[in-house]
Amino acid sequence: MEEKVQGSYTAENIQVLEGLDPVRKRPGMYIGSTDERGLHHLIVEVVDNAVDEALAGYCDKCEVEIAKDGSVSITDNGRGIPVDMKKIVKNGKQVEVSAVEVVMTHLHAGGKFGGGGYNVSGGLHGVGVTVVNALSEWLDVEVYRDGKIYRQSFNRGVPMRDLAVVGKTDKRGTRVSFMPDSEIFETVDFNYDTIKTRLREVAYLNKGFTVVLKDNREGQERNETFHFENGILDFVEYLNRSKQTIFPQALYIEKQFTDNEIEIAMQYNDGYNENIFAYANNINTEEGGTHLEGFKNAITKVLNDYAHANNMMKADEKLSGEDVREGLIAIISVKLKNPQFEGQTKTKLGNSEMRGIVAKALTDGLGTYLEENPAIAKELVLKTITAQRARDAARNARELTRRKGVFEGSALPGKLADCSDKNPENTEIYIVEGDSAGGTAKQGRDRRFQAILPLRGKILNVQKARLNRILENAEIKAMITAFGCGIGDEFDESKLRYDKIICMTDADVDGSHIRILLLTFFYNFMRPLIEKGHVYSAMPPLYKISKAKRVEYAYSDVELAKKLDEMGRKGCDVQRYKGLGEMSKDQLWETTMSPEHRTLIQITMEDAFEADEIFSTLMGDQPELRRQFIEENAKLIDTKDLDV
Ligand code: 0RA
Repeated sequence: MEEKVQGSYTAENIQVLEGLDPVRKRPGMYIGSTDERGLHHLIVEVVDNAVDEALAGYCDKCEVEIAKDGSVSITDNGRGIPVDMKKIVKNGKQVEVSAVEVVMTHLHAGGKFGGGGYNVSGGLHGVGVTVVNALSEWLDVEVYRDGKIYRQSFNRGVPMRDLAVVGKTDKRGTRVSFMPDSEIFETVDFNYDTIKTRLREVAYLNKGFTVVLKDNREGQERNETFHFENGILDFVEYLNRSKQTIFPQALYIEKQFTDNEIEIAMQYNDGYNENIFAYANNINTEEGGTHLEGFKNAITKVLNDYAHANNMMKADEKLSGEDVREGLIAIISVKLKNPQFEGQTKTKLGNSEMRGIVAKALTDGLGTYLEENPAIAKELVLKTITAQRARDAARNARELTRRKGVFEGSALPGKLADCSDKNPENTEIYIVEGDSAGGTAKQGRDRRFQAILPLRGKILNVQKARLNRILENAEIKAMITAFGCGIGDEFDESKLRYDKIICMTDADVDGSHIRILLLTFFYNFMRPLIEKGHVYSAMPPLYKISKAKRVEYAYSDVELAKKLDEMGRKGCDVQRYKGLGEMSKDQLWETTMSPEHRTLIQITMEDAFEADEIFSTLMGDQPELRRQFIEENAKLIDTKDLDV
């Protein structure tokens, strides 16, 4: 890549604001949480610094390595953290310390010195690598700069000694290695797939940037490289890989302005779902915002204008936003200087100028495309007109069902064992597989706040059935009435009767299968439930280990081995649970339902999208892909769903 002259940065630019104590006292404020999500956020914070270097034009590669001992190293070929000396006040005395030390030990010193470029680091939670240092049992930083290797080590944020030159190098960049602090985090076990998903996303969002992921842990050795020459265009094609698409190639629009950069990639498929992912400075703006609004407004207008101009629709007819987005997969990625993040989870872009800029970029780009490709344009408009008719029909069907009173609040399903507390903020509902497990759950639960809804066997695969049949299905009807919040256009979160919807299925193949059927249903009919984080999966144990009076549970084979070692294998009795129905009510409570002991996994949009995708691929008409998918997902699929 092109070498640029070093910027005019010196340590003076760094603004020293405060120490690290607050971070260790209230980690949640800085990284969101101290669970698995927070843990993985540590890696993101460091990688974001490398991405900043890339956006500034100084870096094209970043390598993430999980070491044998479970620590993580992140190496980039950016400018390297500055090493010059800086006067600061430490313990009341004025002293000189290196800029590296200041960056590592002072919040908001991460080099956001104004002037030029966009920053992604410190984006979501606003803090960066300092926080990683504060929350690590140990952290080592190496800087490769001016022909030298510099090194400094920290324990729980405290420097062990000053920055020192430890060798020569012709490399450039930074290497940060750290061991997350087990005093802070609920778990310090990094998950390869979680990291991989995020790093792949980073590579898609920054075309040409290379990200390497290596796992060196014993028995888990793996190694992958992500690099996408076409960035989000490749991303859209990846998301559509299993679908029948409408454009021969995804449409890519790029616009550079002085202070902003807009990229859009979009592609229609013959499905019914809309999937638009919007990013601002590489942050997934799950709550949307002005960039997404600009995109949606513009696409509706462009297609309506085209349909009218070409006499495909009467002057008084109009396509709705939903109609024009049916089957659309799009990525919007904007980069801007001073992003304002709003909303409950600070993932809604607030900068109002973005609305117009994105709309303009799309209107020009898509407008030109339609003019140049009249055959595709006609096909697309016909598709949206069909979508509009289908939506009308579906609305009528729903209206009919509602008039018949199927979903009236008064008629709660007979199988539901409701809880006594009627305040939805306090309550949760367990969706349980089968009457037997349902019975145990009903006995074991805390009836004040836990409701139980047993489902008989497998629920209907909603990807395969027409709306009428879906609404007639007893299991689905029971869920709709129990939740109380309606479906589709009429979904109303304020009517939701429970705060948590917990899928409690067996820890086996059938259980996984039922869970993805449930997710597919929620994703298609009650998507805000997932977006707002109401859906969870409960994790029942796989094994019970008893030795004399001691009883332990293991949730995986790895954990079983660990527990057996811990307890001494001799004299241990191991029972494998075949299903929840085999547990006593007390065991079920202790392991899976009691808020004190259970592990709940919050279902994300990505989880649900994946579940949905499994079925849509199976339903599609690309035999080769289908074969591949069945192989990859053999554990999750019941051939009964295929109807082939
Ligand atoms: C402060 C200032 C500059 C870069 C960085 C920090 C920096 C931090 C990290 C953390 C991981 N990799 C990193 N790379 C760079 C700007 C440097 C300059 O202006 O010369």
